[in-house]
Amino acid sequence: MAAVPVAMQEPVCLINNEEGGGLSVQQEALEILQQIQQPVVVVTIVGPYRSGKSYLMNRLAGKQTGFTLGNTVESKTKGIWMWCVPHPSEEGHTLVLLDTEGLGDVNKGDSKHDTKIFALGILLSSTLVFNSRGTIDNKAIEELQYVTELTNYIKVTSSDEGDDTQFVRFFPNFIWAVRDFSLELNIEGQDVTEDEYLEYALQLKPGHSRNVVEYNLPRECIRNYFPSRRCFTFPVPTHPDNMSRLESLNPDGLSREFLRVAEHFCKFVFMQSKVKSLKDGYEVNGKVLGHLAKMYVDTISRGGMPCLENAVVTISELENKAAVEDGTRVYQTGMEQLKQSFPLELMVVSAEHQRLYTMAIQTFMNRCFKDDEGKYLKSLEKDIDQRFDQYLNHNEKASKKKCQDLLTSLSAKMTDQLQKGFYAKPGGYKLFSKDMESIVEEYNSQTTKLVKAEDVMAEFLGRKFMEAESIRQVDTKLSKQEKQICEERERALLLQQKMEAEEEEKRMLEVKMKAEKESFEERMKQIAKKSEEERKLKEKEFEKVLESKMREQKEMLEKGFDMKAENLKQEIEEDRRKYEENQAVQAKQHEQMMENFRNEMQQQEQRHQQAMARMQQQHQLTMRPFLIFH
Ligand SMILES: Nc1nc2c(ncn2[C@@H]2O[C@H](COP(=O)(O)OP(=O)(O)OP(=O)(O)O)[C@@H](O)[C@H]2O)c(=O)[nH]1
Ligand SMILES: [Mg+2]
Repeated sequence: MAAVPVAMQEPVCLINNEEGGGLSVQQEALEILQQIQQPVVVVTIVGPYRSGKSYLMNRLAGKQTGFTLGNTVESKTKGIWMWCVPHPSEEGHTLVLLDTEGLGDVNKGDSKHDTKIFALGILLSSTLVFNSRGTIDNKAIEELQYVTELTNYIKVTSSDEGDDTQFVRFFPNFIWAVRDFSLELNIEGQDVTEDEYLEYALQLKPGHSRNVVEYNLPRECIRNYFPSRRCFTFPVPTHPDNMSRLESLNPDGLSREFLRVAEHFCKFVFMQSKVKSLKDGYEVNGKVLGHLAKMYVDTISRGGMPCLENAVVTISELENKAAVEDGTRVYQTGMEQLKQSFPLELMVVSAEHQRLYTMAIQTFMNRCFKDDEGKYLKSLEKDIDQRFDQYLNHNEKASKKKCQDLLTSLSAKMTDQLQKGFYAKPGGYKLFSKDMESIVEEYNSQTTKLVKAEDVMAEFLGRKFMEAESIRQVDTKLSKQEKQICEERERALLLQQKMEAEEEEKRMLEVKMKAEKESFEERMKQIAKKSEEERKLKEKEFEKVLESKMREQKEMLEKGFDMKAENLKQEIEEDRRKYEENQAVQAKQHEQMMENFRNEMQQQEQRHQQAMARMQQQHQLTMRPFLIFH
């Protein structure tokens, strides 16, 4: 299906706050996501209420208005709102902007609700923007306390509640947007970059007192979960008097420095944000994002914890089913077109089948993921095989009909003459034989390469054999001996024709066997390619995690946090062990799948050989009278 970009004029609510504190995914938004076949880059903004989040998201959308801003002290955005726009710099991609409800509104009085919104923001995005006002001081970091509670809201595998060591594999890139920043970027007399400023704010304190542990905890979470972090400091956008009508200000009314930072920020987000991906690097499109949103929100609403690996399994099942349908569609559309021209030469049907088969498998492979045992691939192949048989059948029928119609028309005159007793006279047999010869000759010239042509002719000759017999009997011009010779010749001809029909049957089976062999080779090639791609993605993901943990470990060592460094070292070793174990399991699974496919192919070949042997036997039986006769 063509990946058409979806252009939304304005944002819609994706996740709504229900009365009673629940959350629900909105159907309208899901329907929009359903239509997005393109890979999605998802940017979510989270942060304290009334901090200018919606305004910044509108800038990312390249629009003056869109997400609604609040101009009173009350928090404005509720739940999570979504705006899908064509990606400004990545062709064929859709940018999904998610604007979330402000955190920390005292009137709401439900910090659990805030954590849920925060967790959903993380779960759904590939880039997370944390937006706050002023400076990155301890208060600002405390406003990010939600990170410390994520282990109560997200788990990686179904068994590891509370384990956050693998979050880094799934979490988005992190950007801290500091609004109304008015300080000099200077630490201890040294000019620093915005990123250095953020790193400075995230430094840990030595010691084990309760205060220190509390101070360090959110910082450690941010450091560990978000190894890719950036910071942007925005000055006040305009004069305080204009602030309430910020939306309607044109660039002249905005501070030049604000415009410069905003532009730099947008460019960075567009250039650096990745496509939203799931475990092992599987890229998500709009449709899958919709499934994810629904799944996560339903789980959170039920009071459960979304499990990232389970989500991958569920999504892979949905996607693999859809991939089978896509593949089948490609095959069927092509074959239906070909069917319009039936009857066709067998080689033509087979070649087109082969071409469409390859396309269907490719289509499937592009979409499927984690079809580790080849279950869905097999079901696609079975489906295509059945369809191929049906199309061959249709072609045979059409061909047979064409041959029969042709014979009926070529022999119409003869039928008429037979009815009128034209051949029932002395010398009639000679006339009949001559007419038969010209019918056969004309038929053969018009049916070369048509499937079942020989079969239809064999049936025809069989019927005419009886008629020839009676014509011979009454033909007084023929001697007894001549009659016998004629009969023998006809019998031989009929046998010859039957043999040709059998040969034709054999040729058809051979073509099918060849098609199956080619399909088998194509399938093995594609599985090997896909498996190598998946292995590389996993390797890349692992290396990224490893690199970030090693970087953190080195820094901990340098700063004298020996215990933390040691813990990280052990984590890294455990990760490596698990990765290698997993790779070994995958390799074994892959080999097993290939072996199964090879066995199936062998069994199929054996079945064909048996069919061939049966045909051979039949052939000998047909030939026996012919041989005795000679
Ligand atoms: N001082 C200041 N005000 C801003 C900035 N950006 C937007 N505003 C104004 O702040 C008010 C709130 O902006 P929003 O974008 O609605 O803030 P929000 O974070 O989405 O608010 P909630 O949805 O309530 O959480 C509006 O009046 C904006 O015009 C900024 O950078 N600095
Ligand atoms: Mg808002």
